[in-house]
Amino acid sequence: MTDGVRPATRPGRTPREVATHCPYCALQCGMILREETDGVTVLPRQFPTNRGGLCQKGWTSAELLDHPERLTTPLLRDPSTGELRPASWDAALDRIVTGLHDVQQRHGRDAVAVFGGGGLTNEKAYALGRFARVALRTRHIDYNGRFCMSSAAAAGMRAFGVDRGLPFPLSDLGRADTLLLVGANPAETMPPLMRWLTEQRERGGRLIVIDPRVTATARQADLHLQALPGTDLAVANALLHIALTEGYVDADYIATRTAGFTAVRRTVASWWPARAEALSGVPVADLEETARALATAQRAIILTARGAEQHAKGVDTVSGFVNLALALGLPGRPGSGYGCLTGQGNGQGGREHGQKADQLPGYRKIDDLEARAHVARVWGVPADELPGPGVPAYQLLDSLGTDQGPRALLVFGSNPVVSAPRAGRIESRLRDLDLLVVVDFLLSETAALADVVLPTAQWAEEDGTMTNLEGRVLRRRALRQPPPGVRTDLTILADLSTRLELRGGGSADPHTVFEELRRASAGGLADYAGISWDRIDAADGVFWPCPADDGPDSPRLFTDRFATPDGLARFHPVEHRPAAEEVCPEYPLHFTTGRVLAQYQSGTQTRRVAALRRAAPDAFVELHPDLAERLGVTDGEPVRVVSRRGEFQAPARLSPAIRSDTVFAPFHWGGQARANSVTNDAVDPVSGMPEFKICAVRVEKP
Ligand SMILES: Nc1nc2c(c(=O)[nH]1)N[C@H]1C(S)=C(S)[C@@H](COP(=O)(O)OP(=O)(O)OC[C@H]3O[C@@H](n4cnc5c(=O)[nH]c(N)nc54)[C@H](O)[C@@H]3O)O[C@H]1N2
Ligand SMILES: Nc1nc2c(c(=O)[nH]1)N[C@H]1C(S)=C(S)[C@@H](COP(=O)(O)OP(=O)(O)OC[C@H]3O[C@@H](n4cnc5c(=O)[nH]c(N)nc54)[C@H](O)[C@@H]3O)O[C@H]1N2
Ligand code: SF4
Ligand SMILES: [Mo]
Repeated sequence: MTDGVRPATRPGRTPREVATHCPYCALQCGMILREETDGVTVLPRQFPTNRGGLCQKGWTSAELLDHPERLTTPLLRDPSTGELRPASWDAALDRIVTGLHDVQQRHGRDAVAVFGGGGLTNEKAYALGRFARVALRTRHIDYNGRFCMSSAAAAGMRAFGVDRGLPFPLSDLGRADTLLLVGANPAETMPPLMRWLTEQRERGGRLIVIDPRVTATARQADLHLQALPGTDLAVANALLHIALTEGYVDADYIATRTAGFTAVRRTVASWWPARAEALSGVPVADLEETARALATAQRAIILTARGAEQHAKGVDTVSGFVNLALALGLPGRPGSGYGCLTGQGNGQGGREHGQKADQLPGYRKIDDLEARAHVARVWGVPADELPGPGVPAYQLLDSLGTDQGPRALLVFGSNPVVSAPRAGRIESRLRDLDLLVVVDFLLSETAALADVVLPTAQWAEEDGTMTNLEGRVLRRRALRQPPPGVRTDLTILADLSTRLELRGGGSADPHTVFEELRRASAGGLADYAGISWDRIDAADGVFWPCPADDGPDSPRLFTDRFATPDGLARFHPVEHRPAAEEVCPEYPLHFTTGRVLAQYQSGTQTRRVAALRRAAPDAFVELHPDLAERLGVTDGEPVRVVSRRGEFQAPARLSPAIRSDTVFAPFHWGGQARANSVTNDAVDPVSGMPEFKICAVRVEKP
C-alpha cells in the first residue's frame, strides 16, 4: 500500500495519523497529518507528484484547523441591526428553507441559484449538482472553475473529444526534451512541480516560458519570451507558420490521426513571424528557436495555464497551441503532448460531476437525451423533470437580484466578492439578493454579506476523493471529527433537503455518495465506475476513465485514438484578435493579474496563516522602474490603479522583471486592495472565461 501508508479512518475512532493530500492546489501533494497534543502537524509523504515536497502553504495548512476565527456556529443576519449573529442550526436552516420557498413561490424554481467550487471533493461537487437539479429543480448552478480552466477545457474537448488537464502523468515532464510553458508560473503556483523541471534540465532538456514577466519560473528557463499580455494566439500561429515553412510538421500523423488541417494551414499562412513580433514584442529569432526546439525534440510537451487562458479569446488561444502540438504530432506520442495545468485542489474532478451549468455527472451534457435518461435513472426521477442548462458563472453572478436573474443564492466553496472579475459590480449584485447563504469555515468577504452563514468542516475532518491535475483520483482522509457545532457540506445538503421536504436529498455519507457517483458516471467521458475507495487506497490513486472494477485505469490518453467519434483529433482554425479592452490615452497601461507563492486564491484561508501573512503581508502593484520614474513613483509608495470599472490601491513594487508597458497585481486581497475592482468582465464566447489577464488602466498617486 503506497498511498495509504498509514491506516485510513476507522469508524468510531480518531486515528492519530493519517495519509492524505494538501487542501489547496491541483498538485494535491501527498502529506501525513499527525494529531499532537498542541495541534496538528504536517509531515512529508512520498507521493508520485510531489515526491515528499510541499510548498509553504502545504506545510502550514493545518494551522487553520484550530484557528480562532474559525466558524463554529451558524450566523444569521439580524434584521434590526443588520449584523450577523450566532444562531442555532434549527433557526438557520429554517430561515433558509422559508427564504427558498418564498423566492421559488414568487419567482419560479429558477429564481434560486447554486454556486460551487473546484476545491470541493468529488462527492460534494456531485451532491451539489444533484441537489440543484433534483431538490431545488433549478437550472441555475455553476462554479468558480469557470474562472479557472474553462477555456482549456473547452479547447481540449473540441480538439480531443475529452477534457483531462494532463492526459499523461506529471512525471512525463521530467523526461521532455523540450517543454514550453505558456502563461504558467509553477515556481510560485505549484513549487514541488519544479522538481520535474529540474530533472528535465538535468537530463539536457530545454525549458521555454512565455510570460510578460520574468517570473521565478522564467528565470529557470533556457529561453523566455516576454510577450505582451493577450498576444499568445499570435505567437502560437507564428510558431506553426515557422514549423510549416521549415518543413517540421508531421504529415503522416496529420493524415492518420487528425482532421481539419487544411483550414489551419490557410490561417497560419499569413502569420509571418515578423507580424507576431510586432504584436507581442517577441523577437523573430526567439520564435524560430522555439519552433525548432519543439519540432526537433524527441519528446516535446506544450502546457498552458491561466496566463494564456484567462482571456476573452482563451479558448482560441489554447486551440492555437493545440494546433501546433497536433501539427508536430505530439499528442498521444510517448512522452509528448499538450496539457493544461489545472489549478484548484479538485479543479479536475470539480468539472466532471455536474456543478457546471450545462453538465451532468461523468462529464455528460445536460441537453443530451441519453445522458439525461441515464442520470435520471440513478437519481430515481423522471428524465423530463431534470432542468435544462443554466448559464456560465459570470453571467449568473451578474444577473443576481435583477428582474431576469435569481433572487436567492447558495455558495459552497468560493469567495466571488474578491475573485470575480469587475468585483464591485458582483458585490452589489449579491447585496441585491433576497437571500444569500454562504457555507464556509471562515468568514470570507462573501460570507460577510450573507443573510445566513453555515459553518462547515475542513479537509482534515472529512473523507472523500479529489481528482488531481493528472486525472488521478485520490483519497482525502479524515484525521478527526469536525468541531462541535460544525457540519460537513454533505450533511448540510442532506439536512436542507429534509427540511425542504424535497426528494433527492442524497446521503450525508461520502462513501455512499461516491458509490452513487460511480454509477452516475458509468459510460460517461469521465467514467469512475471501476474506481472504488479500496482501489485508490491500494495504489497511488486511479486515473479515469476507469470503467471496470477489474479493468485497467488510464494514466495515458490518446495513444491509439482520440475520444472523438471517429478517433481523430480536430484542428480548429483560430485568428488572433485584440483584447476586449485596448489601451488608450486615458488608460495607457496593460494590466494583468496572478498569484504569489504564499497566498491562495481569494486569500480567505492563507491571509489567516501567520507564516504566510509574514511572507506576503500585502497586495502590491508591480511596475517597471522606467514606468515608475515616468509616473514619479518610488518603491513602496501607495499607488492607485484605475480602470473604466473601478480602482484599487496598493504599494508600488518596482521590478525590472516586468515589461514597462504592463502592470501586474496579485488578486488575493479584498477591500481597497482588491485587484478585481478594475478587471474586465468581458468573457470568452465559448467557455464563459472572464478576461482576468488583460485590461487597460492608468496608475496614479492617490
Ligand atoms: N501560490 C498559489 N498557488 C496556486 C494558487 C494560488 O492562488 N496561489 N491557485 C491555484 C489555482 S486555482 C490556479 S488556477 C493556478 C494558476 O497557476 P498559474 O497559471 O501558474 O498562475 P497565474 O499567476 O494566475 O498566472 C501565470 C502567469 O501568467 C502570466 N501572464 C499574465 N498575462 C499573461 C498573458 O497574456 N500571456 C501569458 N503567456 N502569460 C500571462 C502572469 O505573469 C503569471 O506569471 O495556481 C494554483 N496554485
Ligand atoms: N484577477 C484575477 N481574479 C481571479 C483569478 C486571476 O488569476 N486573476 N483567478 C481565478 C481562478 S483561476 C480561480 S480558481 C478563482 C478562485 O477564487 P474563489 O472561487 O474565490 O476561490 P477560493 O478563494 O479558493 O474560495 C474558496 C472559499 O471557500 C472556502 N472553502 C474551502 N474549501 C471549502 C469546502 O470544502 N467547503 C466549503 N463550503 N467551503 C470551502 C474557503 O474558505 C474560501 O472562502 O479566482 C479567480 N479570480
Ligand atoms: S503545491 Fe499545491 S498541493 Fe502542494 S503543498 Fe503547495 S498548495 Fe499544497
Ligand atoms: Mo484556478
